[in-house]
Amino acid sequence: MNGTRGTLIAFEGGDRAGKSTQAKQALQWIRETLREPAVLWHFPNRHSATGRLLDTYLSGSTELTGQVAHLLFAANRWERVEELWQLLDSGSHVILDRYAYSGVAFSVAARGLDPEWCLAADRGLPSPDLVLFLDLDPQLASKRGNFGEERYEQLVIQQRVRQFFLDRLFQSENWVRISAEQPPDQVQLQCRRAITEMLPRVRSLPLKLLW
Ligand code: FDM
Ligand code: MG
Repeated sequence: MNGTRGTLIAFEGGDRAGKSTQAKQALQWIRETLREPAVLWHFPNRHSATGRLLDTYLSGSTELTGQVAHLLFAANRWERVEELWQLLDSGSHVILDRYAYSGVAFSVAARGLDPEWCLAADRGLPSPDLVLFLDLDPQLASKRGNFGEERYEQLVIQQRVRQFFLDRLFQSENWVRISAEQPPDQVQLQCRRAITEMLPRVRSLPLKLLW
């Protein structure tokens, strides 16, 4: 590695927008075409102690207050923050399949929590260089496979989440909205274009912190 840091790229959006598929393809492209190290992380990480509890919460077998759920989702990120900084410092790109934006959007939309209170729990985490917002009309999302399996996969919640993304979060210059109604290959091309445009612009700059 030549001393340049890796970049932090987050995929965000409602459920069934295709984030996981697109993130995997972007990972492969960065590794194989750009020939740079990269890893892909999914939040919530369901394999840690906090993540196992969140998994039971999302599947509906555990009840948690909105505040407790929110703090667990945030803790699920904080518990990996040292590893995250190390990877970025070592020159690896880190792709995130959901991040703190989902944290605040879902807690506000589904649990009615106060946005400012929610934001505070993630304050100080590394701020992504690029957020790829895969935007899909929840009506269409609800017709895609397996919609409705988990706690927040309900039309009204998804509509509120989308509104929150668009009204409150989609304002900073590092957000790119990509219509997830397009064929997956088109979505991937736009993701790659946004990454290509971002890379030379941010790499000599230090990473910022949320928010
Ligand atoms: N979710 C995800 C939250 O409510 N808060 C968070 O901080 C994160 C990262 O968890 F409904 C919600 C969003 C979604 C659910 O996400 C599970 P995946 O991407 O389907 O695993
Ligand atoms: Mg899901």
